[in-house]
Amino acid sequence: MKTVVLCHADCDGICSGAIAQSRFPDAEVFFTKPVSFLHDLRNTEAGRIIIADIAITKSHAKEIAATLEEKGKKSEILYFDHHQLPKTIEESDIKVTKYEHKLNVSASELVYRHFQGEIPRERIWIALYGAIGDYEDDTEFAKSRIANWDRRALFFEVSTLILGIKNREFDNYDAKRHIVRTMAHGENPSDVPGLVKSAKVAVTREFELYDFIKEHAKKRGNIGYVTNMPRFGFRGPAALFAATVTDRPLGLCIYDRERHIDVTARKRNSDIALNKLMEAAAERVGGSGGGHSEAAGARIPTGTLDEFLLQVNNKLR
Ligand SMILES: [Mn+2]
Repeated sequence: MKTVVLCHADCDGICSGAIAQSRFPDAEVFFTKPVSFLHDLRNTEAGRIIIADIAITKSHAKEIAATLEEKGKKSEILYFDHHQLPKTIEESDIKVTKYEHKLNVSASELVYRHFQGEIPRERIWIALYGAIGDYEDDTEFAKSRIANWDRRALFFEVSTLILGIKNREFDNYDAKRHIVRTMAHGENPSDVPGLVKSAKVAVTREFELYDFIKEHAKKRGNIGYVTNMPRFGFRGPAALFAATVTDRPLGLCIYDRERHIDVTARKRNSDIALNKLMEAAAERVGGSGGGHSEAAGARIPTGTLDEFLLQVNNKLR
């Protein structure tokens, strides 16, 4: 039976895909993202479709559910996700063979737990890389499994993966498919030729970024933020550093794009549910927001930044 994997192209998505390919070595892996998921799903024909780490967007929720139900009549569909469902849809609306949906657990952990009896025990490493990559490594499952291994080696590998894919050489789907295949075969990110070196280049840039943010970050109420950095990458660390250098609980990295403003949020204070905060504040200014409680973002209309920052500050109080 032909198997196709549709997964996100970040660390957690890559690891989810690798675990699935470990179970089904002939599976084809394709990367997608929430905005293109509906289109990619419609174009996927396979006896078995595995979807991992792809959020269902509010605007496409009904159509995605209908497409899944239709495809599910002739295909086995396994869907693993850990993103908040939009309010317009419920878990029971997702009619597939298996819909494994849990918040605060990485998609990699969900995929691993589903297949763990059918793949080598050591594939747990991949699940842990995905969990650490998405800041979801404090689940009981992940914590107990990390204790079985040398966590420093795990962190070396996950850092190689997360940082390595930030450079152009590996920030493309073919290179990421190669990483997936390498891990699915039981090798590690550091076994991918050039990936460690790429990670070193990225980590150097990250420290340079810190210096830049130290100089340019501004504060507004409880928010530390930086706007229009010279590079579009590293938005997560940039947002976090903006909070750190201004000593605020919340950090934002803000970019003016052609038709909207792109906001990435990170926090130092763990009480804030960032996805809810971003969604609520963005919707007040006619935008949209979401993500995870630890890492979230928003897209707001051009010209609404001041009002958006005010809304975020109001909700932080
Ligand atoms: Mn994820």
